Amino acid sequence: MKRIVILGAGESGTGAAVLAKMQGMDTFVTDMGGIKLEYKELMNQYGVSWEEGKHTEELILTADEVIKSPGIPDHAPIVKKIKEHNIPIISEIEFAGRYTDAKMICITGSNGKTTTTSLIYHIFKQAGLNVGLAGNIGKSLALQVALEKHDYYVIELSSFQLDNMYNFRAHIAVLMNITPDHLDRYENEMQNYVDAKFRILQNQTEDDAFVFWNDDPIIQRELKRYGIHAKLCPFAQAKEQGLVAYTEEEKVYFTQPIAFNMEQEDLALTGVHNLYNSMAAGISANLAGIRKEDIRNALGNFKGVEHRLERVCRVRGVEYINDSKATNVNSCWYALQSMTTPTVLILGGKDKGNDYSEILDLVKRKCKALIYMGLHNEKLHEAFDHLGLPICDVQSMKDAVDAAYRMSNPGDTVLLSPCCASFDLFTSYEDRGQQFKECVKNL
Ligand code: UMA
Ligand code: ADP
Repeated sequence: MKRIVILGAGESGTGAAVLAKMQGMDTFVTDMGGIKLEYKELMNQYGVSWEEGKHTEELILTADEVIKSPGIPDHAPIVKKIKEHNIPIISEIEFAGRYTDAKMICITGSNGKTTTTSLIYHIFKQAGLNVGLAGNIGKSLALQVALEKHDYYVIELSSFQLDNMYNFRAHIAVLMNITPDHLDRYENEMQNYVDAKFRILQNQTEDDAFVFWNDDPIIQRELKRYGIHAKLCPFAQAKEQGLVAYTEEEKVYFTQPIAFNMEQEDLALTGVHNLYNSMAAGISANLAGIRKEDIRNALGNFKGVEHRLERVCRVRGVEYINDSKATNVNSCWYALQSMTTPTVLILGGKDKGNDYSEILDLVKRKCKALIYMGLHNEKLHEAFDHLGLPICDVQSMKDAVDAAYRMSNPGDTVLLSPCCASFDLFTSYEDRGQQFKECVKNL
């Protein structure tokens, strides 16, 4: 009997364990930390053996194959040991891919993955297709392959998941953009991270499609290096030869396989970055054969994803927007770019080596006041104080929202788009966004 050992008992690992067990394999799950109760219960229900608080080598190094959770880095001692014993290591997505013949729509990129994945899922679902939502968005693919039967899966893929994928085939691969991220996992070598992203294309055939943002310089450079078999489906804002989606005179055009267009103002999501996300989603749906009326409707009535340029409410004529997921400077750049009224920007948190010069010009043009929210705001003072805007230092969300209330006037926008991770004052970006919404609603 094939022995499968799974490293990590989170969403990814426990899903893989259930699938392995249901395929009749000798399955063992090992987690260095504590395992959440819900995952223990799931494994017990399916008779999976597991351990927590340790990695017992004798139980691990007897594996025929190891499935590694994406959060575990290659330099973890147990991973090194497994490699020394020449035991193949794969990702949960690679494993799940072996047991389904559903059509796979896979989305990766540095920014915009979750929004685009959710949008594609929304279009497919609304069109009545039997579709599952999976991957980095927080839902195990393996568990769904084990317990549900879908004809399509829309899968958000992180570079960590792509790292251990070898034979998996994406029927539609979507690459939104590539900017530096997670470099600590890639020996601080940008090329290693870029190569991980391009793994989304491996095993594609001429029957498949590669959807990508045509204006991304890194994608353009890499296209020349890779022998790509799939049909190329580039999109960009300005019309150009060969684009499969573009805008012209306030309309978004989709050219293939079915040509159609829609008013840009009918798109539910606003901002240039969301235009790209809508284009990528529209192209994917068009390729899957969804009717143009259904695509138009769904792109128009999508409710958005929480914490991504999420409209909270209007208080005393001021619009409050929660973009707590903007955890890097590039995503704040897109948020600011989409602001149409004078903006009070709340930013700050745990700095990841940020270079704020990227947003300096936009802050100058769009912002009327800045609120620095973090335990260490020195770098923000250095970057922006010289602009002469009203500034306020705070160390809690309540103080940030109170300050924003005081500093704004009817017709303004208050935008939480922090450029930083949340871990100095909050438990997660979700916690930060929730606190923002609560404080705003209590104004
Ligand atoms: N662990 C070990 N040994 C080690 C190190 C860790 O056993 O040496 C254990 C930990 O104790 C923990 C488990 O491994 O219990 C961690 O696994 P995990 O971090 O991979 O967590 P999962 O719950 O399986 O979630 C993973 C993704 N997590 C990461 O990539 C860090 C989730 O993405 C994803 O939603 C889920 O699989 C389902 O596909 C999260 C994420 O933060 C949201 N992604 C990053 C991002 O979006 O930036 C890439
Ligand atoms: P990811 O899943 O890749 O982190 P999200 O869809 O969660 O991406 O969006 C995270 C943040 O990135 C958003 O708050 C938004 O400010 C920004 N963003 C969204 N889409 C794009 C895009 N296509 N290009 C650049 N930035 C984007």
